[in-house]
Amino acid sequence: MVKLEHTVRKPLNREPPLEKLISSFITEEGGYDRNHGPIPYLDASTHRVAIYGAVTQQEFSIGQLSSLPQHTVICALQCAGNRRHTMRTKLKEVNGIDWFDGAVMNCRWRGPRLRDVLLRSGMDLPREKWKDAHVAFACFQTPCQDDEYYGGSIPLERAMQEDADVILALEMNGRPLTPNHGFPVRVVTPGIAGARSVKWLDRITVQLCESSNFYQQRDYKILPEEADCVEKAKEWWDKCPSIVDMPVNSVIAVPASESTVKRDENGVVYVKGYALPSGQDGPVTQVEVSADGGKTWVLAELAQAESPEKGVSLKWSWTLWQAKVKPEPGTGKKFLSRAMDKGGNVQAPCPKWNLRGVSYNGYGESENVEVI
Ligand SMILES: Nc1nc2c(c(=O)[nH]1)N[C@H]1C(S)=C(S)[C@@H](COP(=O)(O)O)O[C@H]1N2
Ligand SMILES: [Mo]
Repeated sequence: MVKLEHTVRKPLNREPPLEKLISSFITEEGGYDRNHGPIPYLDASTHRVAIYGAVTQQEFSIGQLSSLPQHTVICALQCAGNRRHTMRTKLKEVNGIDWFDGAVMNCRWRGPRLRDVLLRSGMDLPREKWKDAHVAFACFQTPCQDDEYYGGSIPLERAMQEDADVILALEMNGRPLTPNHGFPVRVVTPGIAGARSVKWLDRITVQLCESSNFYQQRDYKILPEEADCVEKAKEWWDKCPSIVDMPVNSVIAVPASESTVKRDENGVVYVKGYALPSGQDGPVTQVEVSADGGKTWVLAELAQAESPEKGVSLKWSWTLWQAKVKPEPGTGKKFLSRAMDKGGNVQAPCPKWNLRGVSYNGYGESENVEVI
């Protein structure tokens, strides 16, 4: 029997305080946890990842995965529900965990490329089929809240694209994964919603349709505004695409909403936060901050000019930033942030409401700040 922690009814879901989260470029410890079921404690020496579907069926042990060429990726892993709290308070009530801005972490992941594993498994679907085919990931170790197992899929074309950097991560920040984050192996899908980065991975299938798992078909989709209750959502699930890429985003961590900040001797207040690029369009190239409700904007300084690791791009990673603004003293002040990425995607003031409150990427905002 696999040892389990937490339960289907009460899975572990938590996020760190924002100011702590942005205190380091690499999220070493205390990143967010998002689970739809219990956390299994697996034995790396007996664990296998089975490869099914349009391949020569086979299994990989952890030893075999670690003897393939290893690839390092620095990328943000973000829950599609990150910032749901802002959507529900600014727009309208939504269904889902009340995530603030901390359901994201920026880590160094290492393991074989999914592409290499598929090629070594004899994946020989002709190229023209790649764009309609999918790679499905599954973990059958525990049941989940809404399905018998956890699963998700991504387009096969993305998995096979060498510079899309999809890996089967064995390590996080230079150490084996922890049980919470998927030990002994998880998928890491840079730029794509965290839901597809399946933890405790035990099966990969190359197939001609998306994963049929609940979390691919009945969750993590941006439903239209008219789907405003669970009943109405039912007719939309099959018509709406599953989320793949996450949108460009930024949030303000400091000063926090409802806090008091003191200007320095030059009348300056430092505004800090993180920014995320959209899907494959990273890195973030610009962050602007406004201290007057969006009338004027100043450029923020981006912290990470160079990758901390040679040969590892910053394309998938978050960008920590800091801006100097000179607000008038007073109460009820509002600060805004907006990011742009290399692909030219710019954050809009506010996206449309959706029932599940996913992919919120309105301007970063801190409200009701007292400036003294
Ligand atoms: N097996 C399994 N994998 C999973 C999940 C899960 O519940 N079970 N949650 C997914 C979701 S929705 C997210 S956002 C990320 C969270 O990863 P973390 O807990 O390491 O932060 O894992 C994904 N992989
Ligand atoms: Mo998620």
